[in-house]
Amino acid sequence: MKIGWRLGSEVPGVRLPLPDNGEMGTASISPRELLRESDPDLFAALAGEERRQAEGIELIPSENYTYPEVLAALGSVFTNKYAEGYPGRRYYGGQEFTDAIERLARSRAKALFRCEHANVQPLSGAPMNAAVYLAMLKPGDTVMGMDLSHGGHLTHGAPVSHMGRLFQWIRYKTDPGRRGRIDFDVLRRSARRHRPRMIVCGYSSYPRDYDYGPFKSIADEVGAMTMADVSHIGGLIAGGALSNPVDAGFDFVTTTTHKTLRGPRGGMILCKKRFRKAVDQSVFPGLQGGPHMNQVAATAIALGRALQPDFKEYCRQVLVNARALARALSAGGADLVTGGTSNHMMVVDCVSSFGINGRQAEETLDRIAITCNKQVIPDDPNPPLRPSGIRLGTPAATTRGMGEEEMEVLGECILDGLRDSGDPATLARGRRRVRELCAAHPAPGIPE
Ligand code: DSN
Repeated sequence: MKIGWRLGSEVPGVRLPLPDNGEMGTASISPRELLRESDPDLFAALAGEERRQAEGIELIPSENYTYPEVLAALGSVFTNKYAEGYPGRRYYGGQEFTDAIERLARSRAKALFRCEHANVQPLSGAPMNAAVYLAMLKPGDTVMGMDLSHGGHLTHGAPVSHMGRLFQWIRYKTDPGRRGRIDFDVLRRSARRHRPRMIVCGYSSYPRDYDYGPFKSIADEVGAMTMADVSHIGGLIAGGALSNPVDAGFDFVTTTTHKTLRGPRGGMILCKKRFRKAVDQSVFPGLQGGPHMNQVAATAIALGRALQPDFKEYCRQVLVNARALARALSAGGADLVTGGTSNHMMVVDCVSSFGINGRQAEETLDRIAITCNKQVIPDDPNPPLRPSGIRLGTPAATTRGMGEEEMEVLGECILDGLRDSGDPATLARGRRRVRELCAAHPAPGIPE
C-alpha cells in the first residue's frame, strides 16, 4: 500500500513507512533533515526564522525562548492523541500516558501558584479568559476591566472582541496625575455605581505591578468576583519575583504559559475548588474540544522547570534587566509611560521622545535586529497601526544570559537608532553591536 511518504537513507532512530509497500523502515535522517528534503519551502522559512531569532535581540515582552525539552514535547507523539475530557474521565481510550502528563501539569501548577485547582487545557490566552467569563457570567452582565490603551488586553473588554460585545464592560484607566498608577478611590466609586459581577485586573502593556489588595477589597464591598489575568507575569509570580493574586484571595487567576513561564503556547486557569466544576465544564465541553496533549506535556515540562531554584534567579534577573534598560533609556531622554518600570516591560512614547511614531520606531529597530512592537499609549491620539509608542521587555534577552551591562549597550543602540533613524551608518553600527551581543549570548534551543 502506498501512503505517500518518502523515506530517506538509513539512520537509526526514526521509523517510517517504506515508499513502495508501506512497511516500516528506518530513516537515516533526523526529522529535521527529512523536512528539508520533503518540503524545502517550509524548511527555508523555518531556517530563516531560526536565524532571525538567533541573530537578533528579542525585546517583545510577551516572547521568550522556550526549553529544548518543550520543543521536543511539542513535536512528540502526544500530538497524535485525542483526549477529550479530564484525567480518569475521557471520551476516548488509550489515556494512560495522557492522564499522567495532565495530572503532572496540574499538580505542578498548583504547587507553583499555591492554588486549589488548575485547568491546563486552554489552547491559549483568549479562550482561557473567555472560558472564565462564560463559566461565571451571563450575557449582559457588568464586568470591570482595564482600558486597552492604558495597558489592558483585548480580552478585558475591548469593544472589538466578542467578549467586549457579550458583556457590559466598565473600563477603568490609569491616572496621569499619579504617573500612570490606578486611582483606587475612583475605581471604588465606579464599582459602587455600576455593581459589576466581576472585576478583572491584568495587563499586557502596563509597566507596573498590580496592588491586588485594593481590587479585592473593592470587589468584596460590591459583591463582585475577582479575576487576575497574569499572562505576562505568570513566570515572575511563579518564580517569587512579583506578588501572587492567589495569596490576595482572588477567585480566578489566568495565565498564558509561553511568556515569562517559558513554556509552549497555551493557557491555564487557576481557581478556588468551589469553581472547579464550572471552570472545567466551561473549557471542555463548553468552549473547546480535544486538548492539545503535546502542549499539555510541554506545559508540564515548563512548570517543572519553574519549580527549580534557578528559575527564581532568572525571574529576579528579568526585573533587574528591565530596570537597567529603563534607566539607560530614560537617561538618554526617552519618555517612558509611568516614568519607568516595576515589572519586565516598559512603554516608550516615541512621538514625544524622538518625533517618530511607534511604527517607524519598530521598523527602525528591526533594521538593527532588535525586535519590539508598536504600542498604543494611554489615550493615544494616534491609531493602533501608527500608535505613539513601542513596548520593550527583557524576558527573552535574559534567557540568553544577558545582564545589566548588555542592557546598557542595548539602550545605547536603541537610543542611537531612534534619534538617527534615517542615517545608514548609525544603523549599520547598531546592527554590528547587536550581532556581537548575540554571538556572545547564543539563543537557546536553536540549531547552530
Ligand atoms: N499578544 C500578547 C502580548 O503581546 O501582550 C497578549 O496576548
